[in-house]
Amino acid sequence: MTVQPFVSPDLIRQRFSKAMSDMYREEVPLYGALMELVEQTNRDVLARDPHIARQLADTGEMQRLDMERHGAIRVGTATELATLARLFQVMGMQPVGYYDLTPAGVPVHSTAFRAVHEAALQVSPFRVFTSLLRLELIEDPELRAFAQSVLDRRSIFTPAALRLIEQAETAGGLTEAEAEEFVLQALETFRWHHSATVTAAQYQTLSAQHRLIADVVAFKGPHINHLTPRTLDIDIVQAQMPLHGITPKAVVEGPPRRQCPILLRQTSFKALDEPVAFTDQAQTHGSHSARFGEIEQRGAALTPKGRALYDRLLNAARDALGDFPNEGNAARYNALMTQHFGEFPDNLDGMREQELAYFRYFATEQGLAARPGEASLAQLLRDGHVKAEPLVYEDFLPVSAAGIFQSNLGDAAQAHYGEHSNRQAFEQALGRTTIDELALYADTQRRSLEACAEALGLKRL
Ligand code: OOG
Ligand code: NI
Repeated sequence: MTVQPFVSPDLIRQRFSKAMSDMYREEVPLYGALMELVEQTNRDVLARDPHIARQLADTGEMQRLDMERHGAIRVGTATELATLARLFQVMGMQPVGYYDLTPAGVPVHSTAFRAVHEAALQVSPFRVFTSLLRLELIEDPELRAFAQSVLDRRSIFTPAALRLIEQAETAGGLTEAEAEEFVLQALETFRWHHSATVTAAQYQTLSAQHRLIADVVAFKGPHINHLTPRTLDIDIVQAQMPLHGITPKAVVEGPPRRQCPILLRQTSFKALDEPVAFTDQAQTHGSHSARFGEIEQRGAALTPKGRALYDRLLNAARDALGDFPNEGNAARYNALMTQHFGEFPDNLDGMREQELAYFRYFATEQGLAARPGEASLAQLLRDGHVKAEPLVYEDFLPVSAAGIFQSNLGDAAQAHYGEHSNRQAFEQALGRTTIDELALYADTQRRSLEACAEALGLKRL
């Protein structure tokens, strides 16, 4: 008997990401339109700007650009979250970061499941922003108990998916045939269901408490609520969306437009109204808006110092605005953001010298030929023996995420919660700790310096 080799988790993730995109394109036609707009914009940017094209080719991001996307889901119980963590683990995805959305009036806390090593990210950078509903924030004890009982009755994984997760855990991986089946079975958890698990009246009660609570509790599973392609120029896409029959939210979340993009810029369009059949209705009489579209542009990952500067400037601009960004104040918000971010160096040398961003270092052809001998990194960079490119930000931003949630739940969905961040409770539900994203960037930067030193025959850099 021949032993079947295991399929690498990275390849399973790559296939799953593709399968998810195909499913979503079929279910939400606007997603297809958005994908085309993003692909066209990316082609135009690359043709217009050979510098960006070269930079993406050097970092390997060019290869992953077309398959790059993130999705988002919301779950209701600790068991669901912990099982998801195991499902994602089969695809080499780990929980990175902790995001508390309660200050923004959204009763969830979240993490992002993603690959953590630069080599794995290169095969597939697929990420899933995953939120856990905080039922304890429902004040009415009767409603809370009802929501809990509905959630306790559902099973969001197929029996085959559960079996394959266990198989991967005990055997240490999945064979080709198992991996193929796993992708199909895992997809079922993220599918949209037209039939709800509650009556129309129960849905109304949950929704009146918070739209998001109804979205999590009233359905059979954590339908994927958006899938986001990566664009090289989000302002072009934002401006073009209305021409394609898509209405974007009022402002782009994240940093303002810059020469050297940092972190993450995002925009989205409103959730679609979808027909729903409640349990007391034979046919689809109700409706629910859950699924929306989003676009992102990714830039440099920031160091703790860079991130502190980003947070300070963002807060200052928002304080000066004195309100949530909306249709009416969008122009002023953009102007304030540009004004405040004038303080953030907008060139790679400045960002590197002030240690605001993480970089990946490469030995250049010239360096490899010259074999420069022991020298400082700064000297090697000055002499052109080593080149630095910023590390792309692989994560999310809590203020931006809150803006995306809100624009899609409707602004009426803002609530005030006295209780805040509870990372410990989240990790207890998850069954493990979340990974510190900053440590991951620091590791990647360090590995690139080690590889660079070795290539140049230096002891260390
Ligand atoms: C997630 C919203 C946050 C992002 O990209 O920051 C988000 C959700 O609505 O479930 O998708
Ligand atoms: Ni998103």
